[in-house]
Parts: sequence; structure tokens; C-alpha cells
Amino acid sequence: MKRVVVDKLNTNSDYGVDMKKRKLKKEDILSERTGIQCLIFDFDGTLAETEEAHRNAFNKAFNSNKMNWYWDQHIYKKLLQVAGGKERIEFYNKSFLSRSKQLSRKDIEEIHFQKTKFYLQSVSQGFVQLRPGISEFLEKAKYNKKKLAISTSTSRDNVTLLLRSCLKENPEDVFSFISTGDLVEKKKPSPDLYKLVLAEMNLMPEECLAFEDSRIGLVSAKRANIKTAVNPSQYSMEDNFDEADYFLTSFLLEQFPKSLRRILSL
Ligand code: XBP
Ligand code: MG
Repeated sequence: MKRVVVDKLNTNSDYGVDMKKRKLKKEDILSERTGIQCLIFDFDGTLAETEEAHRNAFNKAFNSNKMNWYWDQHIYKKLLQVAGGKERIEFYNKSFLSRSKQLSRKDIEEIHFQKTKFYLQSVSQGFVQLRPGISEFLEKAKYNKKKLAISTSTSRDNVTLLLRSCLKENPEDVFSFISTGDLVEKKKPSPDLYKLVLAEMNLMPEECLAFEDSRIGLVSAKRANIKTAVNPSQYSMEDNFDEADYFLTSFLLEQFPKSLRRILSL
């Protein structure tokens, strides 16, 4: 499709209507004219409920290193405000431990490496599945010529293994680009992971729609000027989603808001 580049919106009647009356913003016009071409999915909590598997993997790593750390669901919910497993350990290290007991950066790398091994084991044993409706939604979107991408603070290995075990096709054949925490300096809520998708796929924010489960993910997508649909997950039910453009309670298409199905033309 020819790419519509709207660099300056004439407020008179560029689109045959009085812009003032419709009070549409440039990006609304653009996404109406060009349509949403790319759906960008967050991974943990959005494509799949993974955080219990992550939490258990963290605790197994702490235990195997004979550390007296244990992250219950209450503390893990707080720690999920920090994206990135290494960053999460660092945050806990600095916030909850006296200086004398704090771990070195090298220790943190080692513990996170072991945590990832335990997490990948649990994924390969089938303990993590895609959220209900996701595989049908992805199939329907692909059938309707939507491009798909992923934007996640986790690592590529974590994404690939789970998708390989849950999807019929190779993840690289389903998603045009997979933006992962190991590719950027700053993880969510920084917009870098989403901006990397836009740059790699040569897309404008208005041509995309993001799907997120958490506040830090919502903020990340909005800072990249991408409209965002939020579907909270197990740990993010009480997050503040004021800036969300759409609010979902499931990924079953028939339960999507009509306005969302319209702009997705699904
Ligand atoms: C979720 C995260 C990740 C996972 C843990 O990412 O913040 O850090 O919790 O995975 P998103 P790692 O919601 O953006 O998919 O230990 O590999 O970071
Ligand atoms: Mg998430």
C-alpha cells in the first residue's frame, strides 16, 4: 500500500471535512487512512502468563545458590515494576539488603543465568501456554495481512522457546521482528523496544497498535506514540491504565470493543 506521509495537516479541508469539527488528531487521520498495518505484542503477561514461571525460576536460582532470598507473590508484584530479570535482582539487592550483604554485578549475572535455565526448563516441560485466544488472534491478523511484531524486556531465548512450543509455525515466520531486552540499552518503560520495531520495520507509530499487560509496558508504547490496547495479567490487575486507548478483558476477538475491531478491520 502506498505510504501516506502526512507531514503537515491542513486544518481546512484536506480530507473533505472541517477538521476543527471532527477534532481528529493527525495520528487518528493517518491510522484511519492507512489503517493499522502492524500489531506489536508485549510478551510476558500479554502473549502468555509467564510471571509465575519466572518467579519460581528466580526462587530456584536463589535456593541453588544457598541464598536466603525468597520472592513470594506479594513482593514479586512490587518487583515487577522493574523490567528485566537482572535489573529486578539489582533493585531488590539495593532496596532491601544492607550494603554488607549486597551482591556484585558478576554474582547477579550468574544468578540470572541460572534463573533463565530454570525458566527455560519449565517452558520446555509445558508449564507455560499462550493466553486464551492469542493463537487464533494471531492467525486471523496474519490472514488479514497484518504484520506482527514483539516488543519485550525479556531475552530472545525466552521468547523463541515458548513460541516454538506453542505455535504451529516458526516464530520468525509469524513475527516480522522480535525486539528483545538484549537488543536495547533501556528496557520498559523506556520507549526503546518499541522504537526499535518501528525503525526495523520502517513503520510510523500511527500505522501500529500495541498490546500490553502492564503499566510500564503501556508507558513504553505510549512514549513511542503508539496507540495501545491493554489486557491486564495476573500481577498487573491493579496497575493504572489511564493512558490506554483500548481496554480488553480477553483476547477472544468476539469480546473486543467494536471500535477496536473496526480499526483492526478484523
Ligand atoms: C517482562 C519482564 C521480564 C520478565 C523476566 O517483560 O520484565 O524481565 O519478567 O524475564 P515484558 P528476564 O512484559 O516486556 O515481556 O528474567 O529474561 O528479564
Ligand atoms: Mg508484559
